[in-house]
Amino acid sequence: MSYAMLDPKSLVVLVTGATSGFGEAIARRFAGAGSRVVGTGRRVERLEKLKAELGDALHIAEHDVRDYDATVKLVEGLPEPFKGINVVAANAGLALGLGPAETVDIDDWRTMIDTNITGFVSTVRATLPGMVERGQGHVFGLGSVAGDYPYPGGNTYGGTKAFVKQFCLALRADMLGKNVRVTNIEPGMVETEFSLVRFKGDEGKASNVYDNMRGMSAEDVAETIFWCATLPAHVNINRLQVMPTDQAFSPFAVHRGAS
Ligand code: NDP
Ligand code: 8X3
Repeated sequence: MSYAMLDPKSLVVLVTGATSGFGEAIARRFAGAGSRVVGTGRRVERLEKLKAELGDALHIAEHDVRDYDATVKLVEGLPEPFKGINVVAANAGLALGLGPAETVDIDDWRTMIDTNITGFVSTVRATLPGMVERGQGHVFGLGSVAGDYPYPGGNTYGGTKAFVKQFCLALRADMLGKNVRVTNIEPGMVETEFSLVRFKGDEGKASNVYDNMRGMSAEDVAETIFWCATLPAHVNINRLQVMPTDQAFSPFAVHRGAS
């Protein structure tokens, strides 16, 4: 058994949602270490900018994770140096709104479910056969502390992340003996465009989330994933919860309106 860390140059990484935040940082981290990276997302001009920065290490594709057929086509049609994906960072996702369940826009719930659940499992399903066949792979789910701990307004977003967690654990069971690792990364507050998207472009509300505290950066998350992916092949991190030092837990809320 080899106890050596994996050589990042041997890794071919698919990262969904590479146009912003974690995905962009993951692409940079792996490409900078010599991996080949396939970066996808809907905002093609951002992908092109990243391509101009990372050059031959990066292959880009405009892609919506909600479209399973397009995902299969993308994986099957990769050019030679990017075939043989052995790390999948199924990262694309979003939160929309933070309102009480009885007032939210049902389309926001649908979009989160379509992206964070359907898009996530589609990415995994399209990439697993190749990894199983080659006998090497690593799937990363981007869960969240919101999938572990409920908070007001977290409703559907937290539900989608709880799904990601449980799916990853069950996938571990399916991958036993196939040399495909599965890790659910569960971050707390990270300063990306996440809150800007959640609050639909309201910059004031988004920046308030991180006001006067030190959140994590996308690079912190990318480093965590890079570490998990380069650990010796016989080591599997199942779940990794990571928070800013400035974030912790609070007591249960109690409604004291009883007569
Ligand atoms: P960002 O908003 O900065 O990035 C989200 C990425 O997801 C973008 O690249 C976006 O690309 C992509 N995306 C969204 N919808 C789709 C879609 N339908 N098809 C393809 N790509 C899509 O957020 P983060 O980087 O912070 O979030 C990344 C992941 O991490 C998400 O799953 C999020 O839930 C999770 N997370 C974030 C935390 C945080 O505090 N920031 C904490 C815990 C988890 P484009 O719009 O160009 O398609
Ligand atoms: C994002 C972290 O706490 O805003 O998943 O839900 S949180």
